[in-house]
Amino acid sequence: MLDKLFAAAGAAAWGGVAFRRLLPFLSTEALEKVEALCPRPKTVLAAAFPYYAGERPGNLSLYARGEDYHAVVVRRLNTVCEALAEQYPGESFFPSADNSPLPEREAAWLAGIGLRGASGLLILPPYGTYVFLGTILTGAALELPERSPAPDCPRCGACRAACPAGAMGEGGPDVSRCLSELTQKKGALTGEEEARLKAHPLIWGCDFCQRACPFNAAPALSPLPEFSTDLVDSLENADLEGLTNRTFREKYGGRAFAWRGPGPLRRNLELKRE
Ligand code: B12
Ligand code: SF4
Ligand code: SF4
Repeated sequence: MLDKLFAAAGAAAWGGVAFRRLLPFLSTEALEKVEALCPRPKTVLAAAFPYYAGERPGNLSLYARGEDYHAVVVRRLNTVCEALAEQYPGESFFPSADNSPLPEREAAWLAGIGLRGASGLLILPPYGTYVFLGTILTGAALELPERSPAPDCPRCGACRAACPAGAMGEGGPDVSRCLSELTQKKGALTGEEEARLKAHPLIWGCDFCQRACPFNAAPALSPLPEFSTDLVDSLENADLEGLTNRTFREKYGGRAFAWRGPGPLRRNLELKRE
């Protein structure tokens, strides 16, 4: 049944893991958040949603060009939750994507969905790393397919070599150096941070480590319309001119690059002009 439900929701792969197996990856704070949502968590289902839409020039990272994945993934997982709630009366099912206390990459990896990339990202051939992850948390002890985690990626080192910030360490990027983080940072930047952003071709996100990965050499295209149509590939100063916070939200609120408001985008564009 779950195979059909996840396929109908547009997931390219899904799996499940007993909640206790995620405990080693949860901080006390994250565990408290999980238990506030679901007092006796038993199972976490994880799913992957492809987003690669082909090679198109632009100054926004590939992940941020379609509809905001937070909304898309939760909307799609909700269809699975509704069917499960009918099947398991009295149980609750909580979908989430990204802004979740659950370690999504670990959940997806333990559930057997894909390889653990040295880039810090989960790899799902033929989509490569270009998949968003989402989870469903529940107190129901669901029967899960028996799958072992896939092996680690071959550790070819291409992602590390391609990182212009020298941010890639043994366990994924050092967040304090990562350009994806820097493009999203609010407020004043140091001179060194400004120089790093000036040299970065994108005004939101960063794709260098992903583009270098051999699993992303010819990624399959996303079959999901939210990530393959109505794309915003680039933003220019003129697109943001005169927008207040409110009108910016009206125009771009449904996009993943909008969550910090227009400030960081204007600043990043300004740095390119200097
Ligand atoms: C905070 C965050 C960021 C931060 C920090 C990223 C990081 N690597 O920790 C910043 C802003 C830099 C960021 C950048 C990006 N992110 Co991000 N991010 C998150 C978020 C919200 C939480 C991650 C986190 O803080 N985890 C907890 C900390 C404590 O983990 P950690 O200890 O630092 O790291 C451990 C693990 O990473 C583990 N590990 C190392 N490598 C790997 C690989 C795998 C597969 C596994 C299982 C574990 C693992 O070892 C580390 C030490 O124990 C997750 C969503 C979520 N709720 O999980 C998305 C998430 C990881 N991000 C995602 C994406 C798409 C991106 C970007 C590609 C966006 C972009 N193009 O700019 C980049 C990629 C940068 C990179 N190479 O990792 C996707 C990844 C999808 C995938 N295929 O794996 C996620 C899962 C969101 C989603 N719902 O789809 N992100
Ligand atoms: S997202 Fe960019 S800066 Fe961050 S680790 Fe990957 S290549 Fe380096
Ligand atoms: S570039 Fe190489 S080392 Fe990095 S994630 Fe891809 S396969 Fe692994």
